Amino acid sequence: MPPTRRRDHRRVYMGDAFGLMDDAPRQGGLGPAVTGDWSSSGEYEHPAAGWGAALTVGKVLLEQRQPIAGTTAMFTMNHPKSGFDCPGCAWPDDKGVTLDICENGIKHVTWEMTRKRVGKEFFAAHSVSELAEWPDFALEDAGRLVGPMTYDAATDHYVPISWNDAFRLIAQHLQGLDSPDQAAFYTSGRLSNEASFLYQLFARELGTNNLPDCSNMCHEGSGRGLTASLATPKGTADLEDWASCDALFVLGVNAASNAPRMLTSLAEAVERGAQVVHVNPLREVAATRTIVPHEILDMATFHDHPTSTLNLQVRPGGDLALVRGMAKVVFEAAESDPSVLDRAFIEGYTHDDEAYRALVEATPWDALVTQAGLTETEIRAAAGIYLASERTVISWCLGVSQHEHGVDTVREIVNLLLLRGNVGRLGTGPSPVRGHSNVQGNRTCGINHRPTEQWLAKLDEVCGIRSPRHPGLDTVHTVAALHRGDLKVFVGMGGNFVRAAPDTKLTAEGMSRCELTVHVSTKLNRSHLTHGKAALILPCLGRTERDEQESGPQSISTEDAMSSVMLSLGSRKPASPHLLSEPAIIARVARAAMPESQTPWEWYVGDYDRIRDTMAKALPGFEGFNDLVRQHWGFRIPQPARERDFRTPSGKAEFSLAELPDVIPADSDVLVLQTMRSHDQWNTTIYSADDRYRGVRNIRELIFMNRQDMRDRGLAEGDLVDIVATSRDGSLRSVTAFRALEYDTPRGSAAGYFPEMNVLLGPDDYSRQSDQPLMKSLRVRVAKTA
Ligand SMILES: Nc1nc2c(c(=O)[nH]1)N[C@H]1C(S)=C(S)[C@@H](COP(=O)(O)OP(=O)(O)OC[C@H]3O[C@@H](n4cnc5c(=O)[nH]c(N)nc54)[C@H](O)[C@@H]3O)O[C@H]1N2
Ligand SMILES: Nc1nc2c(c(=O)[nH]1)N[C@H]1C(S)=C(S)[C@@H](COP(=O)(O)OP(=O)(O)OC[C@H]3O[C@@H](n4cnc5c(=O)[nH]c(N)nc54)[C@H](O)[C@@H]3O)O[C@H]1N2
Ligand SMILES: [Mo]
Repeated sequence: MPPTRRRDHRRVYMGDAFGLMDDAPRQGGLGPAVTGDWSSSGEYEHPAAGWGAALTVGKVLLEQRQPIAGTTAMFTMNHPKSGFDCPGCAWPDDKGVTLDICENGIKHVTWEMTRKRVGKEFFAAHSVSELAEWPDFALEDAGRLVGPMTYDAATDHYVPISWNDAFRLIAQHLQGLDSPDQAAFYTSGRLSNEASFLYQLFARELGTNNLPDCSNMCHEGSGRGLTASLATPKGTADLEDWASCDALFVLGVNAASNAPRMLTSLAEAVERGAQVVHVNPLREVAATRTIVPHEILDMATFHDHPTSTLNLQVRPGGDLALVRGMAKVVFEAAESDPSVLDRAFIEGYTHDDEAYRALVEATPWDALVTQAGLTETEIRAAAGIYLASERTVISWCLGVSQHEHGVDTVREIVNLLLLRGNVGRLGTGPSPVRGHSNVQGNRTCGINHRPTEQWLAKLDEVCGIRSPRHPGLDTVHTVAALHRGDLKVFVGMGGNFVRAAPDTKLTAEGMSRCELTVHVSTKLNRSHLTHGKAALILPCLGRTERDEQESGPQSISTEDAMSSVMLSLGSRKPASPHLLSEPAIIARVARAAMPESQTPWEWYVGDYDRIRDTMAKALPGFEGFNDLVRQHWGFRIPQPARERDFRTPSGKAEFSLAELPDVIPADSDVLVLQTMRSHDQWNTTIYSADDRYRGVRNIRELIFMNRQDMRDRGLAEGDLVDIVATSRDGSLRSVTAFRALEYDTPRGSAAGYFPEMNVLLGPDDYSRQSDQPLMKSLRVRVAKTA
């Protein structure tokens, strides 16, 4: 049961920023209240995705009261045309299997399909101050939002409002702004392509590029790095390339938890004799063995598959040094055997290879070894695998991108690939693992705070508007602008901005300075409780639900991490008859705010084919969108770089020439802390306080530390510690009474969970290369709690 004691909600979220009462058991963090003692074995002794996964799925289905509906939904998930796209991660669908699902996808879908409801009675019974004391888990667990609500300051309750009045309120605030740049329009990456297109069109017609999105926190650096090197913001490798490569490098991703269907590809790769190299400060369970998630027979017979041939426990931020070391070995080998370099490719398609060779040769081994945190032998082993491979794919996720030099590291990965012609050929290519199910599609469809002139010019021509040309705000700059009071209106199209963004306290304070906050959501979350002077919660349909408009049931489309666009059709009865679809909400806001707009907002919403027809004209590669997307598996967006057509200023793939970064804190007392997800979590949604694959139960307020680092600080297993982070600007932030747990992480590094640790990130702690918050390299001191 959530706590019911009343307390000033401002103190709760601004003081300790946890939304928990001081005397509540704290170890479960933002998850459900924990009942048992915490435990940690430091490892998981079973293969990933086996019966442990099946048991957890069963438990979640029961808790959300969905044992039967949940299992039938599983059978329509990720089916072309007739099914819905899993709203979980962006891993592409496997065309060869009939049941392409995973434990975490099922948990995610079930969470949306819950039978619990949050209606006006709920809000009448609980004031906002009271709700602010609830743990985040309890807020979401209360159920699906069923009707539009507005904040009533006099009673401190959310009260019902009609949709029309809600749109009118938004219109009044937007029309009252001195400049459209006083509003920001956030997107969380599950928004459909169609809704994304309308959303950005609305923002731009209104006059702002303030379109911060969750991609600003995950793969902004990947996009910028790939664009600079190859003139494409996306990976060039497809699932087909994953299936044809003979070496696969997986850097900085916890696949078993965050892209579980990748396990199938890893197991298949090892099975066909490919080398699979995992690079991670932690030995994640995907780097060992797995039960292929959809092979029920394997599950029944406990038949598991190896998913790795080499593990490299790199120092946090040490990936660039590792990759450069590998390039050094390649150049060395080329001295005796020039054929190890793909000269024809290098000469025909790349620029600056000689400068890169000089840079690599000038970088001494001891610097590479120190910065990578690996021995020369280990780096040579990885290079040996690369040299022996005809076709190589290199993939990565947040362990690479959420660092200061994320862009440089992505470009160094491309450098290495270019040397042996591993771009634009079967079985090769860079392959960032995207996060949210449609985060890549959001960007394709215009959710971009700094669009190119070419992109805007086309949009303007097709849609008859005049888009603003000055860049807008991204996530970190939105937080700063909120805090300065420069933003008067914040609209969150999904997501949970206050919990996801860095510096929880600053973000929450900033949010509450707004004149109006609007959240379009499926579930109640912390961001609704750290609201502006006026506030709206607008409930929308979920991905699994039937979206009925004037012309009948509507499909939406999404783009996976490998540029394939497919239709998704929800078929379940909506959680409430009062829900509107995201496109409908956007269109009605737009019409209310811009009554004179020439954009046919209502007409678009009547039939999403009409939105797609406009997108077909405005978006490169979308010509014939409605036909293409109705093909059995949809279509892949054409990508010149995949065909070795590199549209950089030089017309060639660009070698980058980055300096080797120093990733080691000068002060040996300082640890490099990474914040990451547990297995039982979807970003800010925490299902439980367990992290099965890391052997942890009933605890989230922890810090994993190297044994020697614990000894040096006089810490024993489970000791309570205070963690003090030093921000770039010198300011200090801390959390107290977290438990120190021994874990196999390199000396000098530590790990803990997002979002509990977001309070430790300061506003200045973002990469100057990507503007991404430094969520994988906080500088902290750890000491026993007094
Ligand atoms: N079930 C589930 N699935 C999800 C999500 C979820 O919350 N739950 N979130 C989705 C989203 S939005 C995203 S962006 C992705 C995130 O997917 P991941 O990138 O897997 O997310 P994290 O949990 O942050 O894990 C980061 C990984 O990088 C490693 N790492 C940390 N620092 C370094 C480093 O310096 N070098 C290297 N090589 N590795 C490092 C960590 O040990 C960890 O294994 O997952 C998506 N899928
Ligand atoms: N310290 C630290 N911080 C991080 C990260 C990290 O690794 N470390 N990772 C970052 C990353 S990669 C990301 S992507 C962000 C995640 O940031 P967000 O995308 O902002 O957060 P989510 O937790 O995914 O959003 C959950 C909310 O989305 C709403 N929702 C769910 N389904 C729907 C839907 O269909 N429509 C609408 N409109 N709303 C819906 C629900 O109300 C739910 O409460 O967090 C970032 N923050
Ligand atoms: Mo993400």
